[in-house]
Amino acid sequence: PDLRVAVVGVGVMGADHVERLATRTKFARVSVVNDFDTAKASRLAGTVPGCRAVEDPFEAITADDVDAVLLASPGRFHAEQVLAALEIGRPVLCEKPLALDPADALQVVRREAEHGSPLVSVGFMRRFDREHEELRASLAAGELGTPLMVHCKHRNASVPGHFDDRMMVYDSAVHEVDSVRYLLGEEIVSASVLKPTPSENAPAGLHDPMLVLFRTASGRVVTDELHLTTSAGYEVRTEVVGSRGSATIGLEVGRLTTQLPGGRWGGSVHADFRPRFRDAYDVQLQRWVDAVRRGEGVDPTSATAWDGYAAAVVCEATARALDTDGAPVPVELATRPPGPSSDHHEEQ
Ligand code: ISE
Repeated sequence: PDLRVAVVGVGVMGADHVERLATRTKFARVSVVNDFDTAKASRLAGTVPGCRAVEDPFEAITADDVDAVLLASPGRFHAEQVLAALEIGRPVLCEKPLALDPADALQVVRREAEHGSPLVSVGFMRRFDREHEELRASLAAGELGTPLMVHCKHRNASVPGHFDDRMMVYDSAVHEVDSVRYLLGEEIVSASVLKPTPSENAPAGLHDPMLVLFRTASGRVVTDELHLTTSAGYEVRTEVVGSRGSATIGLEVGRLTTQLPGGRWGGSVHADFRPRFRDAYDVQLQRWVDAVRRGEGVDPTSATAWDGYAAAVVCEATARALDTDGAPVPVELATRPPGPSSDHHEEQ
């Protein structure tokens, strides 16, 4: 039988997931949706056969006609919603971030460990992006020699008016935190932030662009340029500089290139993260559905609760580094508890 999924939160990302589950994901269907905008949830439920809307997120998470939960609610609600799913042993794919407060994320890690088998996946979708997978494989094969530095660029055309500096860290830089851990297979140990003169496009008070610097356990340096009001489009670019060469992903942003009059040449850029990572989101969801239907709780290639915890700790240090005038803030991880979150994910 098809996996019956509850989608909690049907904003931009949740609605995209509902559409993905309803049209492109095999062996799955959306049985319940929930949103604090109840009218929106009802409207959406009406477009999906066999789907109903409920007003309480916890009712959606624990409903009898649900086998697994996809959380796309605002990040501040994630931890308690994941815990509710864990409580009844239900697999959950949680959009990033797992939690804003590292203590909440650690509680999820510990509860999952107590449960005894893995149930929590965190939606760091770049891990399912073909270019990211290729870059990781190239690093693992030693093609670039020893990786020394990583340069990340994360650009959005625009962000909502309420976006603030902390959101630049918790919503945007969090993706690079996970990419870097995924690509290099080691932890980030400190974060610092430089704030150039803001762009005239930035909403009042937002330090956009921003440069975040990370240092990793073995001493590598990562630069992360966040520029969220470019007016241009969505760009995610990553260059790894190694002792024997360098590799860059994200250059070939849109496939279409155009020859223009006057000898000019042009191309296109994605409008936002949905078209850019459409394939990655599709693969992530299909692998999750397949794994859960096999009774495995999680797909082993996805980010774990521990990865979600590590990202929360790095983001908290980075948020503190917003106010230290460029001085690095150390990242301190708790000891990893033995159990599912530590052993279902292959170590590099
Ligand atoms: C958003 O929440 C995302 O996850 C996008 O991938 C990111 O590019 C954007 O900056 C965030 O606001």
